[in-house]
Amino acid sequence: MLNLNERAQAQFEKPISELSNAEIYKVLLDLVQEKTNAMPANQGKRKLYYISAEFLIGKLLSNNLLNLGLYDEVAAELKANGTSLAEVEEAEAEPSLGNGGLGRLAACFLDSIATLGLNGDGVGLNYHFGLFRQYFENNEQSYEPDEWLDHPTWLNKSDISYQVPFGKFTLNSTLYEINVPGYNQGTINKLRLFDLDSVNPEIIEEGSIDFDKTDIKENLTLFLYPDDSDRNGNLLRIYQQYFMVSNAAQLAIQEAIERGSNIHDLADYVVIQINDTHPTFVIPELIRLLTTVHGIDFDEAVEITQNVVAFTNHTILAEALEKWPLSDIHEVVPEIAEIIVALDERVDAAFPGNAAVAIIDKRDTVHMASIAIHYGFSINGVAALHTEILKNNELNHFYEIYPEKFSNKTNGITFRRWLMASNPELSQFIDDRIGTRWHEDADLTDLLAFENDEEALLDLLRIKENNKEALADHLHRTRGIVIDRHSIIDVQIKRIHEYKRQQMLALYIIYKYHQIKAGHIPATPITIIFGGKAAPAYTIAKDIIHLILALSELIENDLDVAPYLKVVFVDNYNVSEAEYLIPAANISEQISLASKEASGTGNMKFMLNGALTIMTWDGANVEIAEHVGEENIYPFGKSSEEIVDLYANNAYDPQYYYKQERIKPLVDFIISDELAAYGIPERLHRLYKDITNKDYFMALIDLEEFIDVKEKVYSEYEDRLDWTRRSLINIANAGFFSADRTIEEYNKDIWHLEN
Ligand code: B1H
Repeated sequence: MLNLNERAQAQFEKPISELSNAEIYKVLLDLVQEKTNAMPANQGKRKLYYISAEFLIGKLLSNNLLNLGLYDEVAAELKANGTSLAEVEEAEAEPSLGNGGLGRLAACFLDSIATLGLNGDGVGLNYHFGLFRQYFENNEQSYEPDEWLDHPTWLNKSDISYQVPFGKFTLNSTLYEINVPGYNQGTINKLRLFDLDSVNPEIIEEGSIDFDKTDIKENLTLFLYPDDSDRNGNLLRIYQQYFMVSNAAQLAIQEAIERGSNIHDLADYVVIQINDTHPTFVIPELIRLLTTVHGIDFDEAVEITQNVVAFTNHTILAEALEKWPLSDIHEVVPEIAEIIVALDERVDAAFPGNAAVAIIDKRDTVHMASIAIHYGFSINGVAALHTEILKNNELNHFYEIYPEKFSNKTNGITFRRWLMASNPELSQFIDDRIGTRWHEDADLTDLLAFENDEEALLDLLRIKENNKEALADHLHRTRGIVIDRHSIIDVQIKRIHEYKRQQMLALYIIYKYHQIKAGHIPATPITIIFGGKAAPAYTIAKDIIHLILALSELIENDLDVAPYLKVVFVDNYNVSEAEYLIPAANISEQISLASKEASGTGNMKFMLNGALTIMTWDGANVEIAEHVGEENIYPFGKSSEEIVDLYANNAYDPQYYYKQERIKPLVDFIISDELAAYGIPERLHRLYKDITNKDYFMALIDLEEFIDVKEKVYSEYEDRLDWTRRSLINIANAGFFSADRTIEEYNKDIWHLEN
């Protein structure tokens, strides 16, 4: 017995039944913190430091209770007192420490690393406002700081602090820690977030996300990905990155010494995985610390570092492959700039004339990925197709010289959060049918025995209906949005980006709107739901949001169409919203331009929760199709080879597609008078011009096929039992996409930690 009532009495002098959600949350938070603070740390000799600019950890209460084995007991005690975990969790604020798939991947990995009993911590920054909070006004995206730290959090303040020597001043850090208990695992790992005591949240301009970018002591950890469209923004990002990695490197070295390292053997004690290029400065920083603080000579310091650092690439988009002017790095930390110059000279000597693998280019710009590949021992892509593109195209020059460094690690998701905690009914359904072994090994294939079991299928159908009802209630309660709980729930949730092609789904909505107007009424009403944020400086992405919001309003106000088609844009999409949307979805939209989405992880979450996927041949979609079989998924569109060729030959012409009879009216509708009634002409015209003249991510090239496949999907939904049968097959084949499998691969091939 946990005796929650006794705890409630002690803390608030009232029983649970008289406490607010926020008070009950505090009781449970303290209970979990007591338990996890008392658990021993993992004692493994070799330790992983997973450094990442983002950790999109989501709310932690349910997940921690689940991993600690307390979930059922707490749920029962709350129920006996007239409430539930879902209600109590409404009082928990979601930490704003990430922005998208890269950050959520890091969070899933922490859960799996702890669950597998591996000694590994996350290291990042404690952003006070994290990523902005999104809201909509006049059908446009607006911004608010996310004040997540104003609520009770899972952070424990440690007494660990380091000095970070910037060129012009030195700052002292403060380390905050969040306990990471694994599932049924007796030891504890941590997420370690560095901060600065001098940071001043008051410098934010009232109600906006603007602030003075020059006062580093006051602004360093205010925001994740601060606007870098000007030089001060660039410098601030370099300050952040260096602060993060200098702390991480000092921590890793100190802890290695405590575990017995003599520094020469550092690589026996430490492995550092850098999540994308943001933490790449850890390489020159390790070299700096080893040479200046630990008396190691430069050559050996380089060699030690090279045996410690491994790099994950998450994108081939040119604008996301980080490059910094050498002069900017020099301004922030001259010593690091000098080490980078020395590293570049070594590369030059080893590969004379090979400009493609240089660290510093002719314009004195530093290519961060080049540092990571030359001076790390491993580089991996995040899905099979992505890794092939890295090897054969984007990073081919590196692959030619270091083939042994390259490997693939297809992404995964933690089933604890994305099935057991967020879809308890489905989880129970699986337990009842195939037992609980899948909790340990993620193998769900025994479910295939129920493919033709009508009772099981009806049960599965009922669970989906319940989740749709829960979503409808949630949208109504939180936003006043009313959706038809019996409609088809068709979902595209992810960052807003042209390559992800939300604009292609918007063009389909225009098609469907006109079809319904013309009297082709869908057999079942359709609800299309979007969620996602656009980077504040990304104009076209904000125009796409605007188009969708304007369409949504137009349709809402059209009484001929509104009963059959609804478009919802969920504001401030985050992990907590995903936990409602994914279990409720019938259709998962994975429609990026082939070759551009490195992996995707939402695609895996939808599959695991029984949605059917509409997909292009991109990222991990390719592997999902392999696992589930092409009869149980809806592929369409050009292959990545075709797209890579089109780019190479500069051979895509949007005008050709625009002129097609079925396409032109859809694109023209963007600038129609009808839509203008709900829209801002400047935004809609800019988007129209972009799609008709540039369409860099080729929304039009796959549009006709997309329309056909969408019509097919909606009509096949009408056979509910067969649809549910294919939904079951999707769930049954999702095991490969468990993050536990991904982490086992990282450990076997890269980290070599004991467990
Ligand atoms: C991914 C990013 C990213 N790849 C730079 N790259 C950023 C890069 O603001 N920045 O500086 C922000 C984000 N994020 C995503 O990583 C991929 O697009 C997904 O396909 C992939 O599933 C995910 C995890 O590997």
